[in-house]
Amino acid sequence: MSTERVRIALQKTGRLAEDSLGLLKNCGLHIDRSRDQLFCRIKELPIDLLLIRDDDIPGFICNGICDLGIVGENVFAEAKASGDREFAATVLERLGFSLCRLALAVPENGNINTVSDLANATIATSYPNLLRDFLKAQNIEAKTLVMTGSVEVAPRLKIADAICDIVASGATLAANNLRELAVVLRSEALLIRPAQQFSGEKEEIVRRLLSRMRGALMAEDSKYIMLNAPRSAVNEITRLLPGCDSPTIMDLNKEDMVAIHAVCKEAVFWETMEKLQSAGASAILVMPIEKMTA
Ligand code: PRT
Ligand code: ZN
Repeated sequence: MSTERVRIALQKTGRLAEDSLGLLKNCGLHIDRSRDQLFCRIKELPIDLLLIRDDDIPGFICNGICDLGIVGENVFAEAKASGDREFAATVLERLGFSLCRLALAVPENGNINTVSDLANATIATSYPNLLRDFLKAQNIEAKTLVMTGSVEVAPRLKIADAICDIVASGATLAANNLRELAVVLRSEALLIRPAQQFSGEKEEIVRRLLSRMRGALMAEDSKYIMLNAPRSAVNEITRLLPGCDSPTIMDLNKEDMVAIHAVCKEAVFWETMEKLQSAGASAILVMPIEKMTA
């Protein structure tokens, strides 16, 4: 009978929250929580969830309050770059969602055109440690204005010449007449853990969860494809199937026709379907995969 429980820190509300909970649900965990609940006990596995602000997640891993956390790489890397000697969290898995980048941006019609033009400029950011490391690597001396929010308005208010902030679609930069100058860090959601080992029992729970997570992430990206084709087109069609190395080929009750079934580990776009048709495929079916193992 297991006594140890693994505690996972997740963002309570915000851009990471839905996908983080969605991933755990796809791992077979039933999460029922009321809106204000900060703690959630999972029945299926010895796991508890702690729902907090994303900025607190790296610290909760380092000080041992939580065993795993899902956090943006931007937040993780900023905490790591703080140089805090207590920082002892590592990346267990890259999760591939919440894609964004930490970027330098400047006014559209200003006189800063290259990164070296930032010398002596004032740069507003919520990421002073990552910005400092980036500027140091580029050999540039600049001033940093730390802001916790609304960084994009700083140039318009004339309190900064540039910003270093998170960009996803670029719409916020465009709405504020800002232009992206350079990428400081590309970011995605990360599963993080303490650097030190857990007890054997806890490591086993983490191993089981990680294996389910990998399967769930793989299933999300994968599709099951079925089609019919002339036998002579099998090689060409196999080459066109994205992320698939060994399809199943079956005889059809029709001369020289076969059925091809395959798991494609990448998205199947309309363009691919059209190319398959041109290569002779017919009755193409593309289906989602609910669960799979590596
Ligand atoms: O309340 P809490 O502190 O937990 O949340 P938060 O407000 O600090 O963070 P939240 O929920 O906004 O974002 C959580 C994480 O999602 C971030 O740390 C990133 O890893 C990731 N992420 C993905 C983003 C974005 N996309 C994003 N677009 N984080 C922020 N933005 C903001 C950005 O700050 C800017 O204001 O959206 C704006 C830019 O978006 P575009 O699409 O206009 O370019
Ligand atoms: Zn935050």
